[in-house]
Amino acid sequence: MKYIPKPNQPLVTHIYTADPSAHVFDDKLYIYPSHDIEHNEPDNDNGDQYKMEDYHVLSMEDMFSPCTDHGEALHLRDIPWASQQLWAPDVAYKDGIYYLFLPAKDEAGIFRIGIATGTSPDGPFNAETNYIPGSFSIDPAVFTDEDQKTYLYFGGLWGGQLEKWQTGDFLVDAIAPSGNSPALGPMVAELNDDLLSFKNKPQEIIINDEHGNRITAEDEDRRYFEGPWMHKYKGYYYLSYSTGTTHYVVYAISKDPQGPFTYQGRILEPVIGWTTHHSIVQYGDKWYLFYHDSSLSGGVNHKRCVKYAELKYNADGTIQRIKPYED
Ligand code: FUB
Repeated sequence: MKYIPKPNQPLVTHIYTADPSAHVFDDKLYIYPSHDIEHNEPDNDNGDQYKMEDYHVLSMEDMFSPCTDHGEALHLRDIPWASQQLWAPDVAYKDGIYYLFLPAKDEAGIFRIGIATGTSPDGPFNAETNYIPGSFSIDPAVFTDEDQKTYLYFGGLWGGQLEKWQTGDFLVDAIAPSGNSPALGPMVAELNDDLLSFKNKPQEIIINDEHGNRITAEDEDRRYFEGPWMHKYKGYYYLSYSTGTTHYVVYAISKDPQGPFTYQGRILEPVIGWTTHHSIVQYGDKWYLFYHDSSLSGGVNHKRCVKYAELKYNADGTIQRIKPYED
């Protein structure tokens, strides 16, 4: 009998997967994860343990079908500008082309975001010669609005190097704001019509609390750390993200896709493993959270598995909190 993934169970168990970006193409669910590789080296705060070298695309005919691994869709060796660490990807579709957005370190050890394209949602993808000019840091998430404008959200602290770009240049010794200074937000840039370049310089997104004050750096339960995702529900833009050190997935809403956003609450309680990373997708008349944890490896941070859970809204548009080991 074929293994059919259930809510809060690994989608696949034959490889380690993380950072799932889920999309619906041709009525099927496609999941674009990182592909964690096995090694025994220790963890550090720079994320050197996340040494991924390729991407595999996963798909499901529907929520009640086995999950297919379509094999290697792109390898590090075939990305001319990249030297190491293929981290969390995302995909957009336009006019018959699928655009895989991928973060990796360049030859100087600086995270950049590049693109690879293909004509099938499951790959293969061919990498562009260079990364997106003006791109930096990690965790790209692409969102196309109803007016067909497409935005790239990105950024992650620590190993993701976001704090090193506060002046607009990469400063290797730069540190993140602390105390009651405003926390750094994720970045957003509108993409040009070809989806291959930024229309304008990336801007930092402002996240405020319920009183209109900036979320502070010391507010680790609510401040932005990494893993942005954007979706729209009943006219509001929902920016969701990981709080990193406190291991929550939380969300903030706005009437504008570029903010400012107002913090709302938690979506996902901490999972097994240090990182938490998610995406949100509508399939049929239901919404789903795709996320990962390290349960498949018994808690090894760099050996993760992607999972899903149904995501439910309250009548006022707030999201019901998901407790993955209780629900
Ligand atoms: O998988 C590598 C990094 O870990 C991702 O880019 C982060 O979001 C975290 O999940």
